[in-house]
Amino acid sequence: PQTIYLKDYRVPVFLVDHVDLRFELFEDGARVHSVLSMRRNPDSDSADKSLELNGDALTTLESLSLDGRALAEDAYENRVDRLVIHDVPDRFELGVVTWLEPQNNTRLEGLYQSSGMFCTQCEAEGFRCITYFPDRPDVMARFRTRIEADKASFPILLSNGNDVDKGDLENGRHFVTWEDPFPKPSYLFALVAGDLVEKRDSFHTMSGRDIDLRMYVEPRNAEKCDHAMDSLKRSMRWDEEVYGREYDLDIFMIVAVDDFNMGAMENKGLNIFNSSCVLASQETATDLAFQRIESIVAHEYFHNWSGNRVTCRDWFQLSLKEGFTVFRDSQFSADMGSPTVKRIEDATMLRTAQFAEDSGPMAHPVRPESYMEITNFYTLTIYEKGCEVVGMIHTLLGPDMFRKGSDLYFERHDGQAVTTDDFVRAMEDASGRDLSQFRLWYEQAGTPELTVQDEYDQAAGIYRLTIAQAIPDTPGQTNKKPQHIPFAVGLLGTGGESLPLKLSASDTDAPTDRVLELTEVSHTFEFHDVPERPVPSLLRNFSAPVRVYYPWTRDQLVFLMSHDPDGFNRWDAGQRLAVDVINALVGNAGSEAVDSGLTDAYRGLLTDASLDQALVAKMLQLPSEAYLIELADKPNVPAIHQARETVLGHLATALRDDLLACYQRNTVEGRYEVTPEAVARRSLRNTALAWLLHTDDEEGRALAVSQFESADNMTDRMGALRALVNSGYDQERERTLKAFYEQWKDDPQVVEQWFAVQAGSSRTGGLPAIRELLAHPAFDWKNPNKIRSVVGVFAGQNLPAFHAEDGSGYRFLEEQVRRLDDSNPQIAARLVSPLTRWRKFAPVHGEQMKTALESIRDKAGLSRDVYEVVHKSLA
Ligand code: BAL
Ligand code: ZN
Repeated sequence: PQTIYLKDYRVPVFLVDHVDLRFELFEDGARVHSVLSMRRNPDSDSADKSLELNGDALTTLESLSLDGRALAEDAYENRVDRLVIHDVPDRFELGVVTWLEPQNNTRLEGLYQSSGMFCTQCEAEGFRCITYFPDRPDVMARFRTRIEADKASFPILLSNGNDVDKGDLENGRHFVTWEDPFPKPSYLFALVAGDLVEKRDSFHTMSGRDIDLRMYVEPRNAEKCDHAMDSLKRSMRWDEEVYGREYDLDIFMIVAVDDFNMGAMENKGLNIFNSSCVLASQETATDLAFQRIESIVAHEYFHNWSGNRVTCRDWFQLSLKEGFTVFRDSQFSADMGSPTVKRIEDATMLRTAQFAEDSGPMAHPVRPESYMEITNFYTLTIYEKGCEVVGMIHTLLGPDMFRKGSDLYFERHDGQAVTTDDFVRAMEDASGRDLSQFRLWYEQAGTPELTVQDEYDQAAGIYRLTIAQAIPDTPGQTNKKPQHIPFAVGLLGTGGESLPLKLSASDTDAPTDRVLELTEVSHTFEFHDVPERPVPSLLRNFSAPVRVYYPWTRDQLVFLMSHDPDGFNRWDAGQRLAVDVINALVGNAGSEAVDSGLTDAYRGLLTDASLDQALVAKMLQLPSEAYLIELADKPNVPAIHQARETVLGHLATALRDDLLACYQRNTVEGRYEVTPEAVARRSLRNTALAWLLHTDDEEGRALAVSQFESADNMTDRMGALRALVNSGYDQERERTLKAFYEQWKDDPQVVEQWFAVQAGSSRTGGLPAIRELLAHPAFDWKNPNKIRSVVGVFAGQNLPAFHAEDGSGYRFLEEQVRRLDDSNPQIAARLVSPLTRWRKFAPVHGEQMKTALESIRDKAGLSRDVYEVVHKSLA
């Protein structure tokens, strides 16, 4: 496959002003008539007279005409993925007719069928699977779309914009015509046709317009729309209040689809969602799912400005819309719930998974320089690190200047396809700050490592912090330049008080919280009038996506856990302490007692009801195995698993009575609500239950069974089920799993959770059990959610089984990737990911992982998606 480089970017030679589409949808296929009004781009210096359009093997070209006249066969070349039309005039209308078979489209790109309904996914390059088109985001056109289908089977026909015409046709068919007044790139095109129920609401905008809000779902999901609709209205209000952005069309539509590669898609005016990311009821969705849905609904809605009104010039700029929009949805979620908890969740994901990506063979900058298959670049680096980069600009500029910058960005670039550099420039122009060095965050891959040293000069009352930064080499990049890093700090005195941070002796009125700006390889900061050696609180609120090394003692960590006014760092101190205690036991199980400092600290968390319970609920989560593995060099996975289990077992035994008390205290009657307080209560209760069952506590068992049977919501039912599945109570496990399935077997979203709880369990998720799940009648190889909930969860969460000594876990993944490569390459390429880190693991494991990758590499007809990941990993 060909590699595409940013440096080769050229403006399009031809532009499309208008696209007229007519879809004829039938049982055995779809015919697409397209008329493109095109003209030569005045900004292009190309003298080439031929027009090149993108296409795909999924389309069959039926006919081609130019200005109404059929094109002779020698007037063009059809190279399947490209159509070259020779000698076109400067302005013309091109007619293209294609035939598709959506019912056989298992790639789920372009037009396909899911549970009988027709739907589309065009980002990044799916529109070319529908018709031949200059399928690149800097070609923006106005679309008019007429959809024709059987009226009884497909009463609902949707596309972007406003419905401008509809009527009946012969043979029981009907049509609806949609017109989108906003020019858009083809990746934002969408079509849906199905037998769906409609839920309606409305939103009154800040300028006084009433927007018609509509959700379309299959009839069985009619009762699962309220949460998404409420989330949408909150998002619309929030974007007006915080960013001054108002919705622009008269209608906003959301559709839920069961078979979907991504979480959701921000098509203009017609967002399409993976069912699991939009449908919720208290009986079927956990608190986590409620929160995820709120943030994804917001994310897709926010794209209307950050992505649709202002879009990307090319796919190297993907983070322009994704990083910024993730930042916006993170701010929104923080405002809707607990900002500290949201920060902890974001940092956990970043440190566990993005840091791993950034130190592996697929590491790439936030603005990549090359790719083979763009769908492989919808990564944690583009999304989450991209969000952090925008967040650092927010920190450096402050909220007011940042808002000025975003206003300028939207105003300056409305209706344009632009670059990350344009975004940074708007921030610079609005604030007067120079962000030239900061731009390196977009250009250099790899996670900066900050090594912090300190010294205290008692006589002078001066405390010095020296911070050195280094950025590891990544594929294709060495000798990196130092980056501009906002590093938030505080200093605590021995009584736990926050010390003023005086950067000079004459600094009066010094704050107790500062953002230090690191720009050099090494920086020393002097703090004056420091009366005693302080305990440093570093990288407060995770002010930059970096690793920090500082030799805190365990006593200092315990101290920070209870005294740091920065909630994030309180949590982080607990994590560091737990990591230290677990790591001391790795390969050493049973020979060393678990530090009583950790037990005491956790007891304090469990018993002190005056603490922020949402934060406590997070602090009681031990670092995950995935995070411990990420931190380790040549990790021994079974030993890490064992050490973590030992610590958990120790804590559960030592704190049994406190856990029971915590469980009881957090068992309260009342209506189910997804407030931070209620979520924290359920989280604490279910953590206590899980810990109790970890030691096969009889009382815990009885509580879990009773909670499973009486729960009125999925969080508590799943909490009890998970605790039982991971316990030694075989009978209860079997009984509850069976009962759960019987109750929910008709609800695919719940069945996905049932698969996942088993596939992720180190107690039940051995390979024979995983194979049984794959053979289960509810498993479906065509449904990405099912594949993720079994294969993805096994390889990503059931780490002792995936890293089994005999290499069987790796061979299993290899087998599934090879199988999926033919039907859904996008999903196959995502699933390969755990194998790509083979160099990180000890020789035997690493070699076995490499062998699995080589076997995938050697598969005949390997997709471009999987080819890129495998070849880069083996390089
Ligand atoms: N644009 C793809 C899905 C999302 O990030 O919203
Ligand atoms: Zn997005």
